[in-house]
Amino acid sequence: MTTSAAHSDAGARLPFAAYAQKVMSADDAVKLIHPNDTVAISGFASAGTPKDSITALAHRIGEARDAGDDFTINLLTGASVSPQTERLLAEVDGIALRMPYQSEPTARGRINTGSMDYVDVHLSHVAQQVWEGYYGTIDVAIIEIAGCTADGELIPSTSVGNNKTWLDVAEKVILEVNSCVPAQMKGMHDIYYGTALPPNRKPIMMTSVADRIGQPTYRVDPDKVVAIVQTHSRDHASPVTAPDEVSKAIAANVLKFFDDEVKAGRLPADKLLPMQAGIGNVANAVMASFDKSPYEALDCYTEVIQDGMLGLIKDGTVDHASTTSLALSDDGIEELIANIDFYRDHITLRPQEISNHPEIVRRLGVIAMNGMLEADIYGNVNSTHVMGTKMMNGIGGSGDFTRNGYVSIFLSPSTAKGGKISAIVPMSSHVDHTEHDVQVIVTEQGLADLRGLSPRKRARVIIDNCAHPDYRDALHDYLDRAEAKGGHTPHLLDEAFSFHERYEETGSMLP
Ligand code: 0RQ
Repeated sequence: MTTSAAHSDAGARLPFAAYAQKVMSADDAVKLIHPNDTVAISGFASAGTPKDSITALAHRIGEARDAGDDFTINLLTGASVSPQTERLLAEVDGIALRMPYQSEPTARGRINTGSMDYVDVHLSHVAQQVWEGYYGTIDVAIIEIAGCTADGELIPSTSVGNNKTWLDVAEKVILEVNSCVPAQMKGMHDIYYGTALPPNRKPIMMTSVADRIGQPTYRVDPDKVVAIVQTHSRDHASPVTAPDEVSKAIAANVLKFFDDEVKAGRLPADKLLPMQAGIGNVANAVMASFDKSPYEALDCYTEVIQDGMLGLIKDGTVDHASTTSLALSDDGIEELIANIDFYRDHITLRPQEISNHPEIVRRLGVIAMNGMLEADIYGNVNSTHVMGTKMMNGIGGSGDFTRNGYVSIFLSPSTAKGGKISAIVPMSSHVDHTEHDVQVIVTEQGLADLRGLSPRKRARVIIDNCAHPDYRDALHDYLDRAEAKGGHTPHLLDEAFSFHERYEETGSMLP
C-alpha cells in the first residue's frame, strides 16, 4: 500500500536545522542525477526502498528517452529492492549496470537478453568491493530514512543493507524521509562503524545474536546532503503464500534432521544454534514449522525477516532475530507497528556486511538453510542459472551463510514445472555452491546427509533420498555407467547435461 501525501509529522522528523532548506519535491531532487551516474539506493528485499524519488527518476529517464536522449544509470542496492521500483527503472531501460541482486521479471528479462549488465555478488562482499573502487565513483546515494536526530544523524528505516556505506562513499546524498516508518523503530538498528579494508581490519566483537556493537543511527556529512524528499508511503508488501504439501514435507524432513542432530549431540537440545533461512516458499514453510516443534527461545542470524518470524517471536519460539531487512506483508506491517516496543527488544537490524559476515556466521555456528534450483548427484548446487544460462535472481546471501555455516542445508522440491524438471541432475548446469560447502540436501522425498561421504557414496544417497522416483532410474543408470568408467567423481562428459538437453529439446527432462 502506498500513498504519497505528506504526513503531518513530517516536519517533526527533521529537527536538524541545516536540512530544512534542502526539502524539495522528488521531481526537483532527481534533477541532481545525471546520465551515466552511479546511483546507490537503500532497499533490501521489499523493505526500505526509496519511493517517490525512484518514481520521479523513472519518469525523468522515460522523458529523456522519449525526447531521443540516452539516459541510463548504474544501480547499486542492498539486494533486491521493491519489485515495483525495479520494474519502473527497467521498463524505461534506465539501468545500464545492476549490482548485486534482483528478483524482478522485467529486470530479469533485460539481463537475460544482455541489454542490462548484471554483477551477481555475495551480499557480504558488496561494501568492500565498492570501497576497493571496482564500481568507480558513487555519484549519488538515495536513502530512505525514518527521520534524523537534532545533531543530523539519520534514523534508519525498515532495512539497513549497504546504506552506511552508500552514505560514506557517495558524492551527493538525497534523503527520502518516510513518515510511514514508525518513529519508534529508533533503537532497533545497530550500525557498526568498525569495518575497514586490510591490513586495518579488526575482529568484530560479536559472540551472540543480540550483541550490539554499533550505534542506532547513520552518520552523514550534512554538506553532502543535496536534497530531502518527504514521503508518506508504506513499503510495498512482500506477499506470503501458505505452505503447500510439498513445502510442509520438506519442513518435516528438516525438523527430523534437527531432532536427530540433538540426539547425536551435535546440536544443543535447548536452543539449537542460530538459524538463517533464505526467502521463498520453502524457507518460509521451514521457519513456520518451528511453531509446532519442541524448540523454544531460538535465535536467528539471518538477512531477511518475513511475517512468519513475527509470529515465532510473539509466541516465544524465537527469542532474538538479527537481520538486515524487515520484508513484511501488509498484515505484517500492521503487526509490527501495533507492537513496535515489543519487537524492538527482539529484533536487531544491522548492515548487511555484518548480518552476512563470514567471521560472525562461522563464530556463531549458524545453521544455513537456502533454496536451490538444482543439485547434481555429487552435491554441487545451482541457485541462480536456469538451464545453466538464464539468470533467475542471484546468489544473494546464500553463499555468505553456506560457506561459513555450522551446517549448510539446501532445500527444494524434487521437481519443478509440474514434474518436467528434476532438481537432481547428473551435473549441475551452473555451480554457486560447491560439493565442499553443501552438507545436507532436502526435498519432499527425503534428506541426504553428505557429511563424511566420498563422492560416489554421496551420489547414491542423493539419488535414493532426494530425487523424485520418476528420475531415479535414469540417475542410477548414469551413475552406474560413469562409475564403470572410473574416476574419483565419475562422469560421462558426453551425457553430463543430457537431462538439460532433453528439456530444451522436448520440454521435459523425463526419459
Ligand atoms: O517458478 O513459480 O514460476 O514455477 O523457480 O521455486 O520451488 O518456489 O522455490 O521460492 O525457494 O526459490 C533458488 C529461486 C528457489 C531461490 C530459488 C522455479 C520454480 C518456481 C521458485 P514458478 P520454488 P523458492 C536469501 C538467500 C538464491 C538466493 C538466495 C533463490 C521458482 O531460493 O533465488 O538463496 N536463491 N538468497 O518452478 C527452472 C529449475 C527450477 C526452476 C525451481 N531447476 N529450473 N526453474 N524453479 N527449480 C535471500 C537474499 O539473498 C535476499
